[in-house]
Amino acid sequence: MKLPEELKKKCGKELSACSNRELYEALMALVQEEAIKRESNEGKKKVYYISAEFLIGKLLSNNLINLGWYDEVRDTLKANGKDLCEVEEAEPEPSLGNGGLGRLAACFLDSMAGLGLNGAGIGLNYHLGLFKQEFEKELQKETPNPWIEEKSWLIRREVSYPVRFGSLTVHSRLYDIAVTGYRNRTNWLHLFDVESVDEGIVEEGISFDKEDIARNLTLFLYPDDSDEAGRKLRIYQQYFMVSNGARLILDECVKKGCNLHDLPDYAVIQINDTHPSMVIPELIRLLTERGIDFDEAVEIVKKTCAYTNHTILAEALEKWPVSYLKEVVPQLVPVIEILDDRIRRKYGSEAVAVIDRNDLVHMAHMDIHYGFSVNGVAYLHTEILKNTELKDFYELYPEKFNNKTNGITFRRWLLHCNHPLADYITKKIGAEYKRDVEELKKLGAFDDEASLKELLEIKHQNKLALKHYLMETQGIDVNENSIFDIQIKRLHEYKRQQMNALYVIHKYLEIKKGRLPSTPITVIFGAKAAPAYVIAKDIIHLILCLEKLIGSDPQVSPYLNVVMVENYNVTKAEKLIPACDISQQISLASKEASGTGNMKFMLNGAVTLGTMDGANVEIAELVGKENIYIFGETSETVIEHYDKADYVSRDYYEKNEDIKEAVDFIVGDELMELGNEENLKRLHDELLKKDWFMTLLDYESYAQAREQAYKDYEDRMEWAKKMLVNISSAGFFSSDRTIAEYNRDIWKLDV
Ligand code: 26Q
Repeated sequence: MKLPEELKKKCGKELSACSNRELYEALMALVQEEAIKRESNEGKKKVYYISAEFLIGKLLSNNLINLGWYDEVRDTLKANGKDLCEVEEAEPEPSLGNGGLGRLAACFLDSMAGLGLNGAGIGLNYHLGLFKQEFEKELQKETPNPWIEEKSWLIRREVSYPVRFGSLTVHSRLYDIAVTGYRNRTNWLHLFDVESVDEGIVEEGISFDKEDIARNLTLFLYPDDSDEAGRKLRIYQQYFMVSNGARLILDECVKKGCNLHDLPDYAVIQINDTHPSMVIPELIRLLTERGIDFDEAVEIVKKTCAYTNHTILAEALEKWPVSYLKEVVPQLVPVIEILDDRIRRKYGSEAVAVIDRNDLVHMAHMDIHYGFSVNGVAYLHTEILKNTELKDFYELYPEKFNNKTNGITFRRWLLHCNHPLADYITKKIGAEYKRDVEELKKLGAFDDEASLKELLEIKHQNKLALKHYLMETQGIDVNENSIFDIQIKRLHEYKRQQMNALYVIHKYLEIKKGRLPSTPITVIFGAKAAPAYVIAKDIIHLILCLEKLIGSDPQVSPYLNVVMVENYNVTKAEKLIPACDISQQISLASKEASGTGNMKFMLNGAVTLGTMDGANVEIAELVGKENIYIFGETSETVIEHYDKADYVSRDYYEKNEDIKEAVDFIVGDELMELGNEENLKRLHDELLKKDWFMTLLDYESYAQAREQAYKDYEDRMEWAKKMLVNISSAGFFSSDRTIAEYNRDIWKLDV
């Protein structure tokens, strides 16, 4: 195909006369046409990755890369006075996910298609996605984030099912998004919607009538469940997703000649955390409806479903009251009751029951009993599941448990977001690493001074690019010659943005005392807090107050700056990560299942400052202790503190003058003048009286490790070597490797 001519034809005029919007739409249409041509349904068995979230990010450039069109399109546009980067700006980012779990699902779809696996994603088409974050008076404000335009990546299909909720029936509509595999086949992301959804019911901010199900079902991705109506709505969404998904799966299999008794030969369903767990009773129900007896239906489902756990935080393990299910999905309750009854008869133990004494349905328990595989998402996480959190289940079914350390797609997180580095790697070791990430190891040999200087220069250029971006988008000026020290992820106490903020306070006070850093430091945060998560919002308030305080202090701001990026999302991550020097991965050990941002930073030449948690453990092993800054207590010690309930944050506050000074600064005159007493006092209180995630326990070793990193940064050549080791060791974290493992151990599709 002659791309330039096709593009011109699509536009209907000279490219030079087109707006970026017109170019975007024309390219989108061309990509979609090509994607359809590469569609393939080869292979008897198919994997269905079912997930409430797919944080896919913008799609244009990614698709151009995967189709092998990127360079030609960029050059064609350039020859016509157009800039592909500016065309990209015309595309809205869908926010169909909260964070790591949703982004992982998107990386997995990319890898499945790239590896040529027969697979699809199944999820929901949220019209307003996760909220958009704005800052007002140093506080987070939530507004809707509409992303569906007249022309979008969604393809409307003639697939629709009636979905029953007690006396209410809604009709679904399937929309598909093409998932182009890197130089390979096209798979589909199936997103179900309700025909009757109505954006008009949104009132102030993101509030709306939570009971008007027919109109609100696919309006928002629910970021919190702080009230009963919200929690029920989540059940409506979950059931809507799985009921449509299950019917689509059965219909596809039957079409291929499956007689439903042999469903496991045709389909494997990967359940992404417990959000889609109702697919288990729903499939059983549908199979019995189609004439299969109950016992056999259970056996079929057991051989079809596999469950991935993404968290050990108790509050995130979904437990639904039977009374809610009776109201929303009465048809599932008898099925779930039988599933529970069988487990109780077989094991006679409360600990592994599906429905507990308080009439709560433990979704994870159902998944483990009635699926054939249970996996964690990093080595340490899986070990903790086996030995602590899910110990009782591991004893029953050791053969079901397996680890699949997360990964990221290098297409988006290197080739697309960091062209200078990708080109540099190609120059040094050839382009084969784009297919075979193991090749990246070869880059390690290029540790001569000239090569390292090039690497530093690339980082500098990326910092300059970020500087311009922040100026354009937020009117913020950052010093490109400062250390870029970045923490970007959802705001959660266990991720400990508050510990980072305490260090910033400490550094501010040091500078005030005349102890100046050799190189200026820019501390960058990006984080959304769940709308009902009070302390998380207090932490955002603290960070924004610090940004203001320091930014307006001429004595401090030449040496230290804080930047909180507004509305952190995939697009912003793509700009921030390539520019980063120090990657903050500072969760309380045992709490971060894996983390995937840590992998993206590593691949882009940032050095990790982190705890021995999640995949940091594996990063540390790969790069060696010279090339990472590890601090803090181990997961064993932390778990012991929880068991003994012996952690008292005040002890650490009393013992360490720096800690006391930094903590009290939160309610000191400087910040009180800028911020709200209510937010700051509550946060101060929380740290002193609870500190459930043990910030003060780790603070001292954190500050030490951070100082050491800043000191080491001064020796530019030594630092560049650390960058090099990080980049060249990152191959393991390709989601192609992760997906190959899922297929080898769980899905077993032909390749
Ligand atoms: C549950 C009930 C009610 C409302 C919301 C939720 C809910 C929503 C989203 C619970 C959890 C999530 C998201 C979890 C998540 O993103 N987990 C992350 O998954 C990543 C991919 O495996 C890991 O790398 C991260 O460590 C993990 O935190």
